Amino acid sequence: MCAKKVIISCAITGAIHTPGMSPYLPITTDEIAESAIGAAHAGAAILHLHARDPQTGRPAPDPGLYAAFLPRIHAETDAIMNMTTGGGLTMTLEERLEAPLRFLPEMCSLNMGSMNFAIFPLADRPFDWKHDWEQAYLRGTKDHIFRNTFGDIERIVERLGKEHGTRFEHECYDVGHLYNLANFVDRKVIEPPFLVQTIFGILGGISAEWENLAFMKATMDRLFGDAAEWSVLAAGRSQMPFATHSASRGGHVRVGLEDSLYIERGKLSVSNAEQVTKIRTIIESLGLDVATPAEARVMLKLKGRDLVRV
Ligand code: KMH
Ligand code: ZN
Repeated sequence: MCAKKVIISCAITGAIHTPGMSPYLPITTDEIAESAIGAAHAGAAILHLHARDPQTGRPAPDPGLYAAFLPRIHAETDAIMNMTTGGGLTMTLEERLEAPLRFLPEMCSLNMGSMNFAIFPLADRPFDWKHDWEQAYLRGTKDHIFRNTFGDIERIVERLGKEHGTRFEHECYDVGHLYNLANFVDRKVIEPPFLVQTIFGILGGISAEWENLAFMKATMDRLFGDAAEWSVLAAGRSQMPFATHSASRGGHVRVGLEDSLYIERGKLSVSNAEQVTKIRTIIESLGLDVATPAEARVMLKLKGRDLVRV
């Protein structure tokens, strides 16, 4: 039997890292477009996208910012555009949904539970801070709840999924989030096939330890069997080892500067394409094939790029 092809997702800029942490973090709409296009050309089938204020680099929900890079990515690549609905840590749900509801992408992220999404320890590291907001934003997460109630999740599925055919990257940061997802699946609010992004190493969620990876995978298999497509994202230094493990066990992978700023220990990654190329080389050296966007669309039963409103 042929092994299943591995879908590479690349998360281009996110809302965790700030401009002072790396000069290579894409900030402006041109930088985000170029970095995403580079990642797609290197082998990423799915591009997970956030926007930032071009002047300050602060995560921003404005549809106008997305309008400055989505059409370019759409024109220059065949990649699947996956817009965040998690947004940034200070945004309301309505702000988080504004841009996805305007562009109706093939995929959106969907965070499967409320949590303490804690990135405050980063504020005390000796980065070369560029803007006043950076350390305050990070420190603010000590008292912030990343809100994703059952009602919120249902509203996102209703407004994007049921009404417009968007499918989701179900982000599960802990084992309870898998059970939350199972509740939606049992009620047929969410239907297979669905991409489950198991996430490791965010403070507030499950940590990046091998036992946890095995436990999350075993729980997923029990709850969903073949209905789910399993993918792995680990923050920081576990990014590549965890992605490698996922690929070797029949899973998919997510890399990108949203999740880790490094390409190897102590060395900043210069681009998203560099991380995609690294994991692609590893996947191919394991004797596995990387899925094209067209193959990923079939695996995930996506509505197709022609129905994206760019
Ligand atoms: N940076 C990831 C751990 C989202 O965009 O919805 C969280 C994330 C959330 O990707
Ligand atoms: Zn994200």
